[in-house]
Amino acid sequence: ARAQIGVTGLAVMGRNLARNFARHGYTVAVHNRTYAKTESLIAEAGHEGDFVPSESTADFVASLERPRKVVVMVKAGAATDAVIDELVPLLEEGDIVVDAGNAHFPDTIRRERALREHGLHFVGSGVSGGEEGALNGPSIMPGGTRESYASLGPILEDISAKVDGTPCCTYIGPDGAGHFVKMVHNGIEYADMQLIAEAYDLLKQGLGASAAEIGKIFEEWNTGDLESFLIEITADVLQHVDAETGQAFVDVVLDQAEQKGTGRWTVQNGLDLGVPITGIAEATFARALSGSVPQREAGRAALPAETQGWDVKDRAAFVEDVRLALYASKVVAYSQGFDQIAAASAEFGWDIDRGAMARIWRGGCIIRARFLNRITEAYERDAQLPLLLADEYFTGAVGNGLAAWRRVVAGAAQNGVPTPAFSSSLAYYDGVRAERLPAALVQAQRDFFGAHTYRRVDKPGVFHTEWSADRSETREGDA
Ligand code: 2AM
Repeated sequence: ARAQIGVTGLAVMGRNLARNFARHGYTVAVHNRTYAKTESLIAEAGHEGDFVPSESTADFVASLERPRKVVVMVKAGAATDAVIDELVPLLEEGDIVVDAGNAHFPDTIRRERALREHGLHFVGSGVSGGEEGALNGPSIMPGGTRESYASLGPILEDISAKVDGTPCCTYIGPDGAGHFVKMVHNGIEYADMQLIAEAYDLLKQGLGASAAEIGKIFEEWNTGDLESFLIEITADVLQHVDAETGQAFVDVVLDQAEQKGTGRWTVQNGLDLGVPITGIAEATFARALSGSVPQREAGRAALPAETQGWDVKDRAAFVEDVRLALYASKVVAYSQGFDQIAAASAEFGWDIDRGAMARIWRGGCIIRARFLNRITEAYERDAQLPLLLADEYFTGAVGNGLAAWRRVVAGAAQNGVPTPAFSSSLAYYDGVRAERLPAALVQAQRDFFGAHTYRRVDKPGVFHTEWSADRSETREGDA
């Protein structure tokens, strides 16, 4: 037994993680259900480092130093359970199983509990950055016991992306915490992508600009506060020309966005915890709307759009307005996502450090961005910050863009350009800062038809009004 870490499941993600470990000088045990994939890894990348291939799971496990560290990189769901079930009888107390796939966090909580019964450590780890990240440095979000992180953590930190020398990997929290944080990361990614898409549509409709012209604008934006991987690839995609037709590539792509489900999980969890993650929800629903083909056909036929003829006068000022509105909306979406992490952390007892999350997302992952430094700094100023938007930097940044944000959302509404994420982010901003919300009326309505009771602004207690009788008020608990 001489391998320091093992990887089972050698499709492209597993294969690239294994190569990343090997390139960092680790002896890597490799295994795959179908041996041909193991052989092809050795044939093509064997020279990159020290691999120990095994055909059987038993030999694979036997090739690992103790405590064994086995990274499982197979499809989420039944395949993960099947591989774990095969590993468990072969492992010994103190060994560590790492699920590096995109598991849903309740599955991770269940698996962690089951493996703990066997004296094994189960680490549910989010890994972001796609194939490229897996090979050259992903952002890694491991959840599990602190004890397992003591031996596993340094290896994961070694292969993770680095920003200013700091690894994009840190201990997240117990059981499902790592996969939860990865899920919210993906939810934020949905929101960020939708906001960028809306900004593109605003520039297209407001200026009548071509994809390539808008691509140049994004390129410019990528030199400032908005600098991020997603803005960078947007600039690139928008300037890409379709080889077959000679048209802008984006104009020949069918406008129906798909999803693999992490956005949906994030929204479902937001509803479960009662956290208003409206940016992520609007982004998820916007994809759903784009894919609602019969509804869109009926809508186009019966409700012809009004988006023609938006004639922006001051083009440069409009571009700057959209940029400021995008930044403000983005801050809201991230603020909501970090609220969700805080709520889950409290609910599940995870004690997640939100500043550290922003820090490990600065590199390797899809939402990597300059702006994440600002979030880390905000949580350094106050680790228990109840609202990211209330941090001094963000109050200034959003405040500076507020008038622009309103102009953009108003212009979009007036000209019939759908901007669900921009608009709902602004509504959230105005809601969370309102002195008084019409929720008072909702409470009164609930008491009227369902005797659901209400509290008063002027005295403590829970009250009910006898709406259908003499309209006298009783205090709950008073006989
Ligand atoms: P395969 O090459 O034998 O298909 C991604 O699908 C990876 O997960 C592949 O390496 C695949 O192995 C592996 N995989 C999928 N389902 C599996 C299962 N039930 N048991 C073991 N490995 C599985």
